[in-house]
Amino acid sequence: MKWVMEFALALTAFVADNSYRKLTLKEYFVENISDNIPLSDIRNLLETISDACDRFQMVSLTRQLEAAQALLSENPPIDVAVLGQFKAGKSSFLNSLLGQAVLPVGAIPVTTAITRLQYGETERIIVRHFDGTKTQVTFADIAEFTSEAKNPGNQKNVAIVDIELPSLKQYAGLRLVDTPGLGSVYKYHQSTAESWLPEVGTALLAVSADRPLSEHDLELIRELTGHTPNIVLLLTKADLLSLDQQKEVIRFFKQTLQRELNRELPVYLYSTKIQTQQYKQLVETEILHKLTANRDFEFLRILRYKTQSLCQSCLSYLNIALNTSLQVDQDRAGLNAQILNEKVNESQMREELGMISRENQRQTRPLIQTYLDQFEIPLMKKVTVKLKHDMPAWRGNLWRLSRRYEEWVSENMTEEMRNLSKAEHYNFFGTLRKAHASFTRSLEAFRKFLDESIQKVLGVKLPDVDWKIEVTEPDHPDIVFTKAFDFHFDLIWFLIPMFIFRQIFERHFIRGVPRQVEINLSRLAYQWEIRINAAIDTMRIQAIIYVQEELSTIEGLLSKTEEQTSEIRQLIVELQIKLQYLKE
Ligand SMILES: Nc1nc2c(ncn2[C@@H]2O[C@H](COP(=O)(O)OP(=O)(O)OP(=O)(O)O)[C@@H](O)[C@H]2O)c(=O)[nH]1
Ligand SMILES: [Mg+2]
Repeated sequence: MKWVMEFALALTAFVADNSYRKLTLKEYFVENISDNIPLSDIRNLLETISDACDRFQMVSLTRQLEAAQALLSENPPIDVAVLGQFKAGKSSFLNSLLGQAVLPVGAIPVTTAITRLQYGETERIIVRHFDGTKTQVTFADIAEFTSEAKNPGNQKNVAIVDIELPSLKQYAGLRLVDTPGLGSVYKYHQSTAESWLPEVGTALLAVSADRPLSEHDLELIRELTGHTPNIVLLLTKADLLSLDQQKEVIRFFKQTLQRELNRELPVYLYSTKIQTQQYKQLVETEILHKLTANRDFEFLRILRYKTQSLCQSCLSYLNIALNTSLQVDQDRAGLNAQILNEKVNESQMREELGMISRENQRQTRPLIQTYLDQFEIPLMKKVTVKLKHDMPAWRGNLWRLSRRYEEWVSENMTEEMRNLSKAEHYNFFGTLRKAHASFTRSLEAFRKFLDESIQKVLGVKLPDVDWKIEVTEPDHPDIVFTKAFDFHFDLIWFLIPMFIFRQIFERHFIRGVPRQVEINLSRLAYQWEIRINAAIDTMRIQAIIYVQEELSTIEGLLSKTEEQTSEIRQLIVELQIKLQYLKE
C-alpha cells in the first residue's frame, strides 16, 4: 500500500504543477509503474492487430483500433461516461455531481451530442464539428448544441462539446461524459452513443428506478464489456422507490446479471430529489476519487483491456478467415483435379507432341529421297557427259588417273549437290511444315480444353495468348564428298600399260557415275534429314514449354489459398503469444 500512497502524492504534485499534459504516457510511466503493464507490449500488440486488419480488411475493427491507438499516443483523460436509456436521468445526474445546471435536461428526449466535462483553469466551452472545425461558445449556449430542441437531428453537425470547468479540479485526469439516450424515437441519439463506445474509459450505466434493467440495458452491458473493464450500475431516481423496493430492485439487478451475463457489477443509488448529498458522496469517494487517485494506472488498465478485447475480436475474425481458407484449400485439391483432367495434363500433352515429332521425323528422309529421285537420271547424264568431255585431257599413269578421277568426282558432285540443295531445299521442308501445323493445332486444342475447364470450374476466362511456334529453318549442310572407289586398281598401276588399257578404265570410270550420283543424293537427303528433324524437336520443346508454363500458372493461382492459410495461422499464433504477455 505504501507505493499507492507515494504514487498518489507524486501524482498530486505532478497534477498541481500542471505539467502532466506535456509528458507523453510513456515518458511518465517509464519511471513509475511500467513494470506492471508494459506499454511496449500494448504497442506491439496494437501494431500486429493493425497489420492484420489491413491485410484482411477487417474494417469493422477500425473504430476500436483507432480509439486504442489514440489513447496510446495522446494519453487523454479517462472518459467516465454516463450511458443508458433515454430519460434515465443521465444529464440530471451529471448536473447534480457538478452542483450546477450545466447540461440541458427535460421530460422528453434531450441530449443529442456527446458532451465531455473536464477540469480547466477557466470556464470554456468548445464545440467540435464533424468537419474538424471548432468554435468557442458561452455557457448559456450549451443547449444550443446539445439539446434536441435547439439542435434537432444534430443539424448543427456537432461531433463533441467540450466543457472545461475550474470546479472539476479535484477530477483532473478524468472527463465526465454525457451521452444521448438509447431506445428513444430519435434513432440518431442511439447511434451517436453507440459509435462513441470505443472511447469509453469507465461506464456508469444509468438505469431509472421506474424501468429497472431492460433487455436494452443488458445488451448495452454486453457491448460495453468489449470496451472497458469498469462498468458500474447507477440506479437513478431512487426517490421513486421505498427502501424495501430499492433493496428489491438491487436484488433483481444482481440476479439478472448473474443469470444473463454471469457477472456481478457494483450498483449505486442516486437521486437528484432526495438525499442527494449522501448518494453523491458515495459516488464521489468510491468511484471518482478512486479513479483520480490511480488515474494513470487505471488508464493503462483500461487501455490494456481495450487492446485485449480488440485482439480477441481480431482473433475471432481470423478464425473465420482460417476456416474459410481451409475450406478453399480442401476444395482446391478438387478444383485442381477438375481443371487438370484427362484432356488437360502435361504428360498427355508431352506424349501427343512426341508422337507428332516422331511421326513427322520418320517421314522426313523418304520425303526428301522421293523428291530427289527426279534429279537422279538427269544428273547422271549431265555428269557422264561432262566426265566424257573432261577425261580425255587427263594425263599420266593409272595412279594419277585415279586421283584425278577422285578429285573430279568430289569437285563436281560437291558443286552439283550444293546447287541442288540451294535450289530445292524448300521442297525438303514438308515434314517440318506438317509438324509445325500439327503442333499448333495440338496447342490450340489444349488451350481450348483448359479454357473450357477453367470456365466451368472457376467461372473465369483465360486471357488470350499468342502461342506462336517459331519454325527455325535448318542451316545448309556442309556438302563435301570424297572417295571414288571401293577397290584401288592403282595399287598395281606399275603393272598396267596405260596405252592399252586406258579406254577400259575410262569406261570403268563412266560406269561408276550412276553410283556416285546415287550415293551423293542419298547423303544430301541424310544431311537434310538430320537438320530438319532437329528443327522439329526444337518446336516440340517450345510447345512443351508453353504447356508447362500455362499449367504452372494455373497451379500457382490455385495454391495462393494455401499461402493464405499459413499466413492466417502465423498471425493467429503471433496474436495469441502477444495477448498472453498482456494477460493480468
Ligand atoms: N424523480 C426523479 N426524477 C428525475 C431524477 N433525475 C432526473 N429526473 C427527471 O427525469 C427526466 C429526464 O432527465 P434527464 O436528465 O434529461 O434524462 P437523460 O437521461 O439525460 O435524458 P436524455 O438526454 O434524453 O437521454 C427529467 O424530467 C428529470 O427531471 C431523479 O433523481 N428523480
Ligand atoms: Mg440527457
